[in-house]
Amino acid sequence: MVVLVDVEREKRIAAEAAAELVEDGMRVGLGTGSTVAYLLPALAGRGLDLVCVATSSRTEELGRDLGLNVVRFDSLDELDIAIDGADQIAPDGWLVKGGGAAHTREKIVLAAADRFVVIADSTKAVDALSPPIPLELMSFGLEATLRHVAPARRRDVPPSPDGGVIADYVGPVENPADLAVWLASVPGVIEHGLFPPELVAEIVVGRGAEIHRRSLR
Ligand code: A5P
Repeated sequence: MVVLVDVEREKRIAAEAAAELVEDGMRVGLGTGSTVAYLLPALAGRGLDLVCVATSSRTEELGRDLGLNVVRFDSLDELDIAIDGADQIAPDGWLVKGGGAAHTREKIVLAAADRFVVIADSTKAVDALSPPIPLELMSFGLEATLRHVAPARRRDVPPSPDGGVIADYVGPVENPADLAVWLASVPGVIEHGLFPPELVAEIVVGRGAEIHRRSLR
């Protein structure tokens, strides 16, 4: 039997549910991607007094166009909440992010937040994480770094706003914690797209017409 998933509806209802978690006066981290594209109008529509930081210029522009107060992330040292999508969500809360190449800024913003809420459609929930794992690499010594993190391939996208080269590790992902430690140890790797459960406060997934929520702390 073929089950058709209305992915757009699932993204929208997850994003709208997360927008309700934001309270007046909060400092909010805004993620990047097609699920966050539903969050921004839902948040703007609430008319709250917020200070927001964006994880990409796409989110910054969209947020400002919708009337959100988006400031540079150099004037705040912590955030109350951050809301972002994910490419893969494992049962134990490990995430893969960076399909949109924004994982370095996302990790910085999410790590600064008191509470990181993941929003996703049901296709993002997986039994186990699998490649590709996004990477941001220094352009200096790029070929040597790619060789070190092999098997890896450079992605055909522009550099990050911080000048990093976007690539993907395509080898096995047996233990995400071990892989994360190894990737972070390679000289030339600026950041990888494995996000540990310790960073995550809540996962909100749209499944059909329902919202499934899971608190990790
Ligand atoms: C951006 O680099 C990513 O981490 C996104 O947050 C992730 O790819 C989810 O994107 P979608 O909401 O478009 O699936």
